[in-house]
Amino acid sequence: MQLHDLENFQEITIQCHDNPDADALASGYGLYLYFQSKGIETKLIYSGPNRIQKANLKLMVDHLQIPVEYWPPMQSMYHRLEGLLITVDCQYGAGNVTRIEADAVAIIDHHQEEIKDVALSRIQPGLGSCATLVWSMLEEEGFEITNIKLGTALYYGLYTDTNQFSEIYNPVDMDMRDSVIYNKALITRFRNSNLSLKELEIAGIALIRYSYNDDYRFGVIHAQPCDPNILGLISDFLLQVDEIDTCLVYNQVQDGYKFSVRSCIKEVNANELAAYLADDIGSGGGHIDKAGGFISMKLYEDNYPTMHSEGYFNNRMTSYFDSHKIIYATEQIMDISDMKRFSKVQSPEGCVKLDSLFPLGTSLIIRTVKGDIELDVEENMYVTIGHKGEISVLPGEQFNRFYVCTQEPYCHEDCSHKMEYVPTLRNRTDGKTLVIADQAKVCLPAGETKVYAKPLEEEVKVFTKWDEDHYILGKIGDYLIVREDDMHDISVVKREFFKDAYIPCN
Ligand SMILES: [Mn+2]
Repeated sequence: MQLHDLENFQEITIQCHDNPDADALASGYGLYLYFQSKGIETKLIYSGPNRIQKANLKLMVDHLQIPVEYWPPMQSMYHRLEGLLITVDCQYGAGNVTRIEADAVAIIDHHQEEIKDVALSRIQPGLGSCATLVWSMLEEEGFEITNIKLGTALYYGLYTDTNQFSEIYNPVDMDMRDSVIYNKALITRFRNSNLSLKELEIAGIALIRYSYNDDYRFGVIHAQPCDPNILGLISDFLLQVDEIDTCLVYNQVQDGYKFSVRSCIKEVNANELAAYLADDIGSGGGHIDKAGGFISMKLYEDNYPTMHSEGYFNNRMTSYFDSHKIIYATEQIMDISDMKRFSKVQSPEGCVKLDSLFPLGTSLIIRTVKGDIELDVEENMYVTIGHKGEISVLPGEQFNRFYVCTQEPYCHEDCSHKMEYVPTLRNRTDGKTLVIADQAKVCLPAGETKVYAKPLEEEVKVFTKWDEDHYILGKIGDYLIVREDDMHDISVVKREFFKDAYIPCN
């Protein structure tokens, strides 16, 4: 669904969830300004038992002139709206939004899909905020955001929904963060009125009620209902404790559980842990050290009807540690008795030699669908583009061992249409962005590579000999591979890439 699909209605009412947060208000505001610019009679409302009370939200509504109206539940219950009702940052019929009858209904949301019978729906659960979804829908319509009040609202919506950007992972979120115009002074002001004295107390109480697992050195805290940003605050604090290597802080919100995770050890990437915690019943992600997520109450109750949240989170944390075997390739003596021999298919890939495009030391961000890779350009550093558009960064030594770079330009049409997000290269110094494939040359495999490989029966984390600080995660069904000519060159290839890239030797 796109916004122009909704322009035939003469009246449109946009409804935020009850107890609206900054993201709901910002998203509603964006839609409001859009439909108003089309000459449609537009209203922005919220309902539920409570009016907006939080200081930062009151400031936001006042300073950004968000024309939001409060409808007490009685008014919502006995009213039937003419035209279209759009629920924003929530789904019509779900528990966190007061139901209002209307001629037609639409949904624009970034939570896990819960309501499936509304045809006019745009639900993108991978996005960090609904503000990002609205921003990209406005972009689709060519609606340029010149109104700095709207820009500030959208920016702040994303900021608060991703724990001050620390738990952001979708590249589209990052694109909005980096490009939208906003008023810095106002953001600072909102940020500094984020907590109430009551919430300060909640944070204090949460800290003395931790649980600790001394086998795996993690802490878990179940905080009382409070602003989700406090979870980030508590977890940042908790991680500073000497005995704690990873931690999880969560609380219940209207429609589920919000959580933050932190890690300070190389064996656990917070973003992966967050995704693991929310697997199948929500979504999670972020950075290597800080991440977060959301679990839908409905899906939680369907899957774990009798389980307390403490039990769920503690079990899930433990099973995360139990279920991963760690391989340090430089130390590992690999047992190849149950592995088969394969040779790597000799087909061309794309490559970019970074130091031929940028001066040494240039700080870059490679933005991919799997998140940002930040690096400083080093001598002979390469980025390669695989057959399915997968991006790897290789030091020269490793690259030269596997590939020969030709001068032929790389043609990326074949793979880019299959990509959800076309990877870009952003120079942090001048802010300029390039599409990686446009800069790439064709590279060919250097000689024949033979490997031993086997499908994984348990998850592994491999610290390769090329990068001892970051692991590659192998899931069940992916392939563990060892180079025949170097038994310490151990790696993992995703199941979907393996079949095309390797053929069995006789
Ligand atoms: Mn939201």
